[in-house]
Amino acid sequence: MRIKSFIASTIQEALSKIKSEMGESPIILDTRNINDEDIKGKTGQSLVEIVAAENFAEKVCYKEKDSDSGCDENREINNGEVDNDEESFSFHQETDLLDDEWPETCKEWYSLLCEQQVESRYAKILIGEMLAELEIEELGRKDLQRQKIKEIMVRRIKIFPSCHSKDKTNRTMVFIGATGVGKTTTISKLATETRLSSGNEIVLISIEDDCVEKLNKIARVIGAAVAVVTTPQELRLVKDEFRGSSHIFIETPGVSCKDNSKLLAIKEYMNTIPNSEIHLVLDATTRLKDIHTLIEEPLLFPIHSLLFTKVDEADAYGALLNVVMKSKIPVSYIAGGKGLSEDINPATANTIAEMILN
Ligand SMILES: Nc1nc2c(ncn2[C@@H]2O[C@H](COP(=O)(O)OP(=O)(O)OP(=O)(O)O)[C@@H](O)[C@H]2O)c(=O)[nH]1
Ligand SMILES: [Mg+2]
Repeated sequence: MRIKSFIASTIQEALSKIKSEMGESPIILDTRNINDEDIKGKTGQSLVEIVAAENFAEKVCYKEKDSDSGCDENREINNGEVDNDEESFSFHQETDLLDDEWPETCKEWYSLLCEQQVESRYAKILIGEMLAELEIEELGRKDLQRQKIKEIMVRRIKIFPSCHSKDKTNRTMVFIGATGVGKTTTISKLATETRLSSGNEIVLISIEDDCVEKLNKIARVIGAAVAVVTTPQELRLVKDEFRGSSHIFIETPGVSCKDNSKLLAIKEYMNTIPNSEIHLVLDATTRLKDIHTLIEEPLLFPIHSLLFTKVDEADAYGALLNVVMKSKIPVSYIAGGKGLSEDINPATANTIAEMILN
C-alpha cells in the first residue's frame, strides 16, 4: 500500500494531483487546512493537505489483466506472513512508502526509536513493516501503531530457551565478554538464584584468573565449590570431577572480540567442554557503535546467547535490539544491579520491546 500526502491551494487541485498519481479511486485518509501557524505557499495563501492511499483493490484488478506475477507480489504485501529476514524488509521498503512519504506519526516513531539508539536502518525496517501490516483504517491510530511495532520487535527478538526451561539440572554455562562487563557479578547472581531455588550442587570455575575473590565470597555464602584452572586439560579434569553437580558456571578472562590470540586460547578451553552454553555478556551501557564491533566479526566459536548487564545504568535500550537484529543470536538473561544476588531475570522479548518503547 502506498500512502502519500498532497498539498495544494485548493481541494480540487489536491484531488486532481492525487488522481493523476494514484488512479481514479484513491482512498482519502485525512484532509486538513494548513493554517497560519503552519507553512504557507510562496505567496502567503492558505493551503490544504490531503493524505491518500492507493486503492489496492483497483490496483489488483489492473494488475490481474496485466500479469499474474504482479498480483502475487501485491498479495504478498497485504496478506502474506512477514518473513523474518532482512531481505523481506527491503522488499517492503522498496515497494511501499519512502521515508519522506510517511504519515507524521511514523516520523514521530522514527525519532523515538532513534532516540532510543535503535539504528536508523532497523527503525526504518520496523516502521516499514508496521505500515505494511496495519489495515488502512488502523493507520491513524497511534496505539495500534505502537502495538504493531512492539509485535514486530517481539517477532525479531529470539529468546534462549534454556533460561526459561523447567529442567534446571545439568547445565554448564560459560560466560565470555570484555573486561568489566559483569561476568563475575552475573555468575554470582545466577548461582545464588539457582542454589536458593533448587538447593542443587553448584561449581564456580574461573579460567586463568588469579583474583577469584568475588567468586570465593559468593561460594562461601551459598555453599558452592570453586576451582581455578589454567589449562584446558585442567578444565576437563575439574569438570569430570564435578560431573554430579547440577550447575557449573565458568568465567573466562576478559577478552576483546578483536583479540584473536586470546580468543583462540579460550577456544581451546571450550573444545574440552562440548555441550556447554556459551553466553556472550554485553554491557547495555556500551554505545551503539562499540557494541557493534563486538559482534561484527564472527567469533572463533559459537555464541549461544547474548546476556545483557547494567540495564539499570543504561539511558537507552535500542542497542540491545540492534545487536539482536544484527546477530540473530537469542537473548538469555537481563541483569540490572550491582548486588551479587539479585536483579537478574530470564529475558523475554516482551520486556525488551517494552524497555525500548517506554
Ligand atoms: N549497575 C550495575 N553494575 C554492574 C552490573 N553488573 C556488574 N556491575 C559492576 O561492574 C563492575 C565489573 O563487574 P564484574 O562482575 O567484576 O565484571 P567482570 O566482567 O567479571 O570483570 P573482569 O573479570 O575483570 O573481566 C563491578 O563494579 C560491578 O559491580 C549491573 O548489572 N549493574
Ligand atoms: Mg570477573
